[in-house]
Amino acid sequence: MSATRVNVEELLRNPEVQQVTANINPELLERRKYIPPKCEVFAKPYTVLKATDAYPFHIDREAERQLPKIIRNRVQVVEGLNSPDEAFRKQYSRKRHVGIVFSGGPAPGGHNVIAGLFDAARKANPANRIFGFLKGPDGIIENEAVEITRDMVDAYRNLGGFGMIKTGRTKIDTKEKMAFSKETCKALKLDALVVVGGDDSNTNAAFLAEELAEDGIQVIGVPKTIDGDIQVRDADGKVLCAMSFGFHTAARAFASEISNLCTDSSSDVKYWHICKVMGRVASHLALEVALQTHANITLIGEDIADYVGKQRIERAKEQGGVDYTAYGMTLRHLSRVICGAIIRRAEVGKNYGVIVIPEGVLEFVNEIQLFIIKLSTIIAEYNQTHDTDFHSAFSTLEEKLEYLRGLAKRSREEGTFSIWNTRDDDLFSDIPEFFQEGLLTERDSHGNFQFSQVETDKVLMGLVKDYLKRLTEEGAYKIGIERAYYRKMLEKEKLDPDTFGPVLFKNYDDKDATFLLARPSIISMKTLMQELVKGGLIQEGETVPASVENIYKKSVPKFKTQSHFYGYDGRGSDPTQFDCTYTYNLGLTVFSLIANGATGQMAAIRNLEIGFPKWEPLGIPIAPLMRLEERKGKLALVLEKSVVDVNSPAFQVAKAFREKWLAAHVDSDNYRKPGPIRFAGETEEDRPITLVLNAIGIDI
Ligand code: FBP
Repeated sequence: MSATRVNVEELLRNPEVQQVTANINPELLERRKYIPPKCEVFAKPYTVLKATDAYPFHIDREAERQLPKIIRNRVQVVEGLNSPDEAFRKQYSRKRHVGIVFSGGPAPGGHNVIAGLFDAARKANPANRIFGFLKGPDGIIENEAVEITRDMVDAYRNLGGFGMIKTGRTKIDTKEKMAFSKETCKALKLDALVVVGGDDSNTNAAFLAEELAEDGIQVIGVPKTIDGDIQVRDADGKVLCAMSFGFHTAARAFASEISNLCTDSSSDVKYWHICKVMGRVASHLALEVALQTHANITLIGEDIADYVGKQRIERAKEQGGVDYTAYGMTLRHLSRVICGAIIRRAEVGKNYGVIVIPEGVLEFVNEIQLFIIKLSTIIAEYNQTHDTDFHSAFSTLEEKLEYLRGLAKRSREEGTFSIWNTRDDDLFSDIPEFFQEGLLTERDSHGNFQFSQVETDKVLMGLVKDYLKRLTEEGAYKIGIERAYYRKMLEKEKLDPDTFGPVLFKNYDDKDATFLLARPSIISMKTLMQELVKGGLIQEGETVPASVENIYKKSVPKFKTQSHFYGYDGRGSDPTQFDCTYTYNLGLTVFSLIANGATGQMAAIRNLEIGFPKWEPLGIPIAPLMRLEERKGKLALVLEKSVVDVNSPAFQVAKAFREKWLAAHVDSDNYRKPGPIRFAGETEEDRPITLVLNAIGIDI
């Protein structure tokens, strides 16, 4: 067959070719032109802030000391205003310069915060100017900014990523950086600075607000992070911010992919898919993925930490002592729990499935938590007392280990208290090299342990594989054989299933058992033969009947895994309708806070968990949310992270369904297919399932 030569130049001029290869596609156009609905208060020409005492906070002494100017801030509710007096109108609409920065990892919806702020600012005064700092806080420190134009905003409406101005993880944590930032704000004649970020970035926002107050520059934070760990309640437990933005999109994106794996896995029936999902500490994303997909096993770090070994406690009590190790799970225990679930599915013929592992799960495992704290302190101390930093001074793993060994030796010889002793060193040398390396990786600029750099799943699954191997050798891990299939196969070879059954299977006489389990003693062809000889079914030296051999082979488990990491992909997704609307309204809220003179506040929307019509924009004071936490080996004031509440309805529901979703029974699996994120159409859910469940029974 002769192919006609393609004229590429002509082909590229073809309008259809141009259309299908353009960067712009119909979905993009649809997203750009979509206008998210606004909360009712924003329908009015002006907004005003009503400070309220309805939401009390427990104030940390240290926060009071370090943030005196903003610590007494109260929650401010945004209200609509039709016809204010002239003084208010003038103040609200005066010309302003506002700077905005993205800080930390990207989260879907960030561009709509800018769009909301831009639209509100221009509506109040068309001369208002918005500046975007480039590549995160570095842009503030180095005065790298662009003026945001309508064209820029329109090009990024409802789109994911932080591409318009990019992001970075620098922390403004020294006097010099603070001074440079101040200089930049003054140079741009900023009236206000908006920090869109996670817990650390909002912490930064609070310190900036305190510092810039004397110059009359307002600072407003925005709760961003796919991890979902910025959730705010007051001292009485009333929810002020149910979820940071970006969480819903990332969770939906992960869930869509993971549910596809559930489909593939239950079709191909040969793999366990190990899905690590982002969430540096809290397991909110994993919990939402569980609720969205009904994957067979989902680990929740907070649940693991909450584990109490009742038997150990009782045993210790009988001996008149207390077993402190009974609280929380060890890595080994956790791997045993996973093995137990895998074995139970195998027994009903399901040697496949999907496991969801939060990337931060190890932080909730006793011994690992200790290692992280100790090593972070050692690295921080080294950096404080030497000219070179720890990672430059010891570039290879061996050098780092040698340094640790030195610390252990010193503590042994000098007999003084040391953070790293011989026992630590021994325990540490027991863990695989790649994990040692992971635990010793560089901390981020906020001093956080970088879980995304550690192969959490590999650590855990390494232990699972080792233990399953042992259980296979002990004959405890078997694939169940369907009784009807067994009978059919033997009868085909004219053998009596009832004669061979009791010799081959441990549960043959249990007539209710649909799946038959090979006797633990049968772990090889040799042992199979021995059992058949012992049972008088074949003579020594005789071959095993083909159907029996076939059945035996089918009962031998092969634990085959495929590993996946869901993080950056979901983080880069285009936002769901929920996140589009949420972030656009956050942008509008930011402007209301600025126009009404607020500072040290975080823009938020109350009642997210109830549904759009009830959303209520407000400003939450950041300083009263700060607590002392260990960072870089020292106690530092930071915004408290919100982890999964094991008593919350969302977790309790997932826990109640754990057995159902494991589906270690003869019936089919219980997977749920959330499908991909749909922007158009009516079928897309309006909020995360976690929020729906947690809202049940809430009195608003
Ligand atoms: P933020 O808290 O800054 O939003 O980032 C969260 C996150 O996406 C985590 O889930 C993940 O562990 C981490 O960022 C990855 O960081 P990096 O982008 O530096 O690899």
